[in-house]
Amino acid sequence: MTEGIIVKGIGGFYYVETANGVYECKARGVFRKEKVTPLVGDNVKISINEGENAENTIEEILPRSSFLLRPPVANINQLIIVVSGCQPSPNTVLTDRLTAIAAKRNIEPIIVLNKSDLTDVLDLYKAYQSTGFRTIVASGRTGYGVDEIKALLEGKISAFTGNSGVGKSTLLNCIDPSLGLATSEISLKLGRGKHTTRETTLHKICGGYVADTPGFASLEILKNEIILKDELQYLFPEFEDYIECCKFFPSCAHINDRGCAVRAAVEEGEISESRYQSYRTLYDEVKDIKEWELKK
Ligand SMILES: Nc1nc2c(ncn2[C@@H]2O[C@H](COP(=O)(O)OP(=O)(O)OP(=O)(O)O)[C@@H](O)[C@H]2O)c(=O)[nH]1
Ligand SMILES: [Mg+2]
Ligand SMILES: [Zn+2]
Repeated sequence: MTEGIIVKGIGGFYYVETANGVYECKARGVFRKEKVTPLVGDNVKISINEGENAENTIEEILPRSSFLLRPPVANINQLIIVVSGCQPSPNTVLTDRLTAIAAKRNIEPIIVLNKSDLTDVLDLYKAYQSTGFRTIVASGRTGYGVDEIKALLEGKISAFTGNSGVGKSTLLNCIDPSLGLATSEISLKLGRGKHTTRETTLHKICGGYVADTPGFASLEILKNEIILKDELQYLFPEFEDYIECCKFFPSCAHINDRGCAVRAAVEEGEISESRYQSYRTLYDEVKDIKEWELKK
C-alpha cells in the first residue's frame, strides 16, 4: 500500500498525491457505511491497480489532527479567513463564527483584510488586532501584504476561506502566479461574488500546502458546527481577561449589564463592539443547545 494526501475530490473521485505522483482513487464503500467522508488534506493509504480500467482505492484514512466541515478540509493548522473591505462588504458575524470554530478545533485563525486598495480597512484592523489573532492588511490587486501572508505558509497546511468574491483565489495567484487559478469580477449590481471556485483543492506552494476553497454565499448560514453556550465565551480570546471578573461568574452570559466585566470592557473600548455583537448573535443561536444534543 502507498501513502499519500488527498489534494482534491470531485464527483466521487479523489486525487491522492504520493511520492510517485497523483493517483485518481475511489473510496472504499465501507467509509460511506460508517458515514466517514474522505476530506481534502486527509492522509490516506491507497492500493494501486495497474492496467486499463483498473481502479485505485482509498483503503484507509489515517487519524486526523483536525477537520472542518465548511470548508471541508482535514489536518489544517491555519485557517486564513479572507475578508474584503468592500465588494462584497465585510460580514463580521461570518468572520467571527469562523474564528470561533477554528479556535474550538485548535486551528489558528488568521484574518486577511483584502481589497485595501479600494477602501480603508482601519476599523476592521483595529477590531481584529485587539483579539490577538494575527491580522494582515492586503491587496490582491497591488500585492500589498502578500509577502506577509507568504511567510506564514512554510511548513504548514493552511486553507483560505471567506465569502465568494473576497479575493481568495486572486491572493493565491499573487502568492504563486504559477497556480493560475480562475477568478471573476464580482457582480456589482448584487455586490457579491460569482462562486468561481467550485471545489477545494490543496496546492503545494511556499514550502507548505494551501487549500483554495469555494466561497460562502452572502446569506449562507453556517450552523453545522455546534458550539455550546458555556464554551462560546472562551472562543473569543479577548474576553478571557474579563470573564472571571463578572459579578455572577461563572454563570454570567455577558448579556445583561449587572456587574458584567465583559460588557464594561466593551463600553470602555477594550473589546470591539462588533466582536461583542457577533458573540451575542452566536449566543442567541446556541443558547438552547444541550450537551447531549452534540453529535460526535
Ligand atoms: N480592487 C481589488 N480587487 C480585488 C482584490 N482581490 C481580488 N479582487 C477582485 O475581486 C474579484 C473576485 O476575486 P476572486 O479571487 O475570484 O474571489 P474568490 O474569493 O476566490 O471568490 P470565489 O472563488 O467565488 O469564492 C476579482 O475580480 C478580483 O480581481 C483586491 O485586493 N483589490
Ligand atoms: Mg476563488
Ligand atoms: Zn459577564
